[in-house]
Amino acid sequence: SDYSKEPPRHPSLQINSKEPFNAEPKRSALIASYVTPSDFFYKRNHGPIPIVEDINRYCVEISGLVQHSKQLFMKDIRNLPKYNVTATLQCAGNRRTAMSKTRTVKGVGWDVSAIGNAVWGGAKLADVLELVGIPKLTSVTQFGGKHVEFVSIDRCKEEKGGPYKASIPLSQAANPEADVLLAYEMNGEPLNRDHGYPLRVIVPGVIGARSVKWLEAINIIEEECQGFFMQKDYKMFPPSVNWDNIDWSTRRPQMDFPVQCVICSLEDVSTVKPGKVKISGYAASGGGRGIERVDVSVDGGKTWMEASRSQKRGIQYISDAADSDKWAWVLFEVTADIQHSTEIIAKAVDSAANVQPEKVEDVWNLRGILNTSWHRVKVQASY
Ligand code: MTE
Ligand code: MO
Repeated sequence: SDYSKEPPRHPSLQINSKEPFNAEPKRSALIASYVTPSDFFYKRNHGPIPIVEDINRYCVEISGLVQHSKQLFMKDIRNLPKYNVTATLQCAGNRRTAMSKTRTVKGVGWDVSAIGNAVWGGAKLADVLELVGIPKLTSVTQFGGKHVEFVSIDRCKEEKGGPYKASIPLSQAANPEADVLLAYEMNGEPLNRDHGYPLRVIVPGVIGARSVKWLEAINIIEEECQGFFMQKDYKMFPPSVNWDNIDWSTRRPQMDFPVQCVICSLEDVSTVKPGKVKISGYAASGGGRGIERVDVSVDGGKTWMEASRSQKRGIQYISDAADSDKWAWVLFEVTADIQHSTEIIAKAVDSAANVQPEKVEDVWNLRGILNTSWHRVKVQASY
């Protein structure tokens, strides 16, 4: 594989793996704004970044279980109604490093910033599918039924040199309310190479692995995609499963991400001056479930206070769910009086009243995915 033509990247990113390039911003940079600038948006790759030289010849082939397959050029995609969807993308491996500290896991290490929130601009997949005769649907069934497979231009070793691919249920793909996009813009600018230029899929509320970058083809298929990242990766196993007894076929590919919440204003161990300390971070949930509450404790979990939440720059309470960006994170903030060294914890509740697991051990799994355990940081009070 050829890593000699990688794009430039911001020097402040923390690099977790160089080839393929995997990097995340510093905690403080991550929550500096509600919309994450593309420079500071985590980059998660499985191979070299492909180059699309001739945008006029670039096209996406739609085939499989359709009456007539169709080639879509960029101009065809731009001709469809354009939507801007603010959506949080989170890698299933976010917070893997912390999980691996309790017991070894396999995978790229990530701190807490394999997540970002962007305004994605593009065509709705439901509109694209209508062009090949697939009617819009209004109910989503998570499993069973046909799938829509996304095949990429990039090549990776997990697919033995073949393309990265993934699929989602047709019922989600063809549902305009699921807001699945073929996006050509990120934060009002053309996608850059790291994030999928010229065209990528965005599946809001679902783990990042299904949002295929550098789209090459769309296949309508009878059942879920049989690719590596659907069948041999990104599945959630119980703590008893290890590399000797694993049977991948017993589990389904992970789709929605669970409720998550992280403190970003403090590192794992920080020194603070006794007195008022501002505690802030992000909270997000999958499936379009908004954040109902963020609880923060500064006494190791004995007592809790509620943080304020915002989806704008300043902090304010979101009073009406109808005003909120349903696929996007919230930033939270609370000020606490800290006089002694202590452990600070944050945990969130989503709109379905789902809560986070208290201990990472309870959700430990051999691939180190979905660490959504209560987020804890230690502070040392010192003048
Ligand atoms: N698409 C392709 N073609 N190749 C990839 O390696 N990585 C996936 C997904 N789409 C990947 C891909 C994973 S695991 C994640 S978390 C997101 O892209 C990351 O998107 P980002 O790099 O834009 O943050
Ligand atoms: Mo990911």
